[in-house]
Amino acid sequence: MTDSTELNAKARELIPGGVNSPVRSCRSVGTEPLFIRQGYGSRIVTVEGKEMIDFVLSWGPLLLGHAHPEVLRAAHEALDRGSSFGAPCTGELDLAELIIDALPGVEMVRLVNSGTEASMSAIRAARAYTGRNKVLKFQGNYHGHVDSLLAQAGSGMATLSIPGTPGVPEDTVKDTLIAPYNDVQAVRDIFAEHGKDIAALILEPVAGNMGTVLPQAEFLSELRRITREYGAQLIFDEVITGFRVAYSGAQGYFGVTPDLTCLGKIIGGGFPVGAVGGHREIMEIFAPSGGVYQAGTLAGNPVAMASGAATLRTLARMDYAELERRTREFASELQQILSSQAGPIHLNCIGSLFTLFFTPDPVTDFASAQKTDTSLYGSFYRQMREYDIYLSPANFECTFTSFAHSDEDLHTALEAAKKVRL
Ligand code: KE4
Repeated sequence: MTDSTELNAKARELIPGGVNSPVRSCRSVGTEPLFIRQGYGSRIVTVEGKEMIDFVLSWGPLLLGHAHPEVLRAAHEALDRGSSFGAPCTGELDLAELIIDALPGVEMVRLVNSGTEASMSAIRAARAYTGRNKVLKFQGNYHGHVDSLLAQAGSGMATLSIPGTPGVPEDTVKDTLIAPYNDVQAVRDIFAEHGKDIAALILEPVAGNMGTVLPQAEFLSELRRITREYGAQLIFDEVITGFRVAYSGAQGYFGVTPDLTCLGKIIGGGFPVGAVGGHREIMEIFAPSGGVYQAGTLAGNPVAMASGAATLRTLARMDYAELERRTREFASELQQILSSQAGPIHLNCIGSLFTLFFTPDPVTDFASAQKTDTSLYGSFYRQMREYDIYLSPANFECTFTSFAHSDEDLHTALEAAKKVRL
């Protein structure tokens, strides 16, 4: 079998929906996934041998592009010494030190295997540290498939939650409170009512899971002030934004320091790595220094640590401002090209990530993001894929650039967009 169509058929026999993560299924853009054989720089190659310019980059981890030589070298050197020991290795110290040195809100860090584990552990630590149970999150924010965070606003009482998926008992989300993103007054009202019971407020400081949605002025600083006033822990889920919007993350970019930070994606350089970090007093709460149990067989895996450390060391030398300038210019030109066909399109862009919403109105929260015409996005996605441009197969995700994308790559993508008919 050398054809994605045949492989998809086989995959559906072996794996639910044929994929190991739902968004890869391309169902929301009306097509089937391509099987990928190889990646290098800004490019991926399908099993059919079709080379494409990649703007998904494994959903964010590959800010240096695919198969970066320094990352590959570090991973190969580590692998040659063995794949896993289940015992401390120096690579864990290397990666921990790089994260702590980069992020203002991180004095200590626990390395885990995914962003989901990071946010799950952060919530547990905040609850233990405060002795409280309630957690406030925002509509449209995704923090991994943590039961208590797979919640959606209940009808009517928008504050109270109902399970966001089958399999999560109502009891599991009874302590999960929900507010609209960017709605500071809603947060103030929730804290006025529940403040003494709220252990933590968790958010994506730049939302990436309803498409890219930016924090409005004072939103983050107000959340910092309110959580401090009520003694709740402020958790920044920087799984996407960490080392992406800036080397110092969104907390450095916006100058707001959280109590806890969740990380993933980039810090593994393409290997499964997550992390929860924060001020020393709360981090010491994790076993075995404290009583909060948290564990993982492959946490701190030496090959993943080597890949992550090589990635961060290389990123520390890169010009983020220049990449943001190039990305903003590219995304704006894309917006103009498509608007000439589909009418006004709204663009949200920061750092090296952006989302085009097929709606003329500003997108500042989940409700406004829902106004995007996802069928138009699907048509855009399918046509661009025909022109060998590989975009996020879902409108409620981010499109990513990398330090591996050349001006020629971006020009090629713009020329392809000119051929799209919406
Ligand atoms: P993982 O468990 O997938 O490593 O991380 C979960 C997670 C946590 N927090 C944020 C802000 C995230 O964006 C994610 C995962 N992002 C998704 C899509 N945006 C990854 C792609 C997928 O689910 O396949």
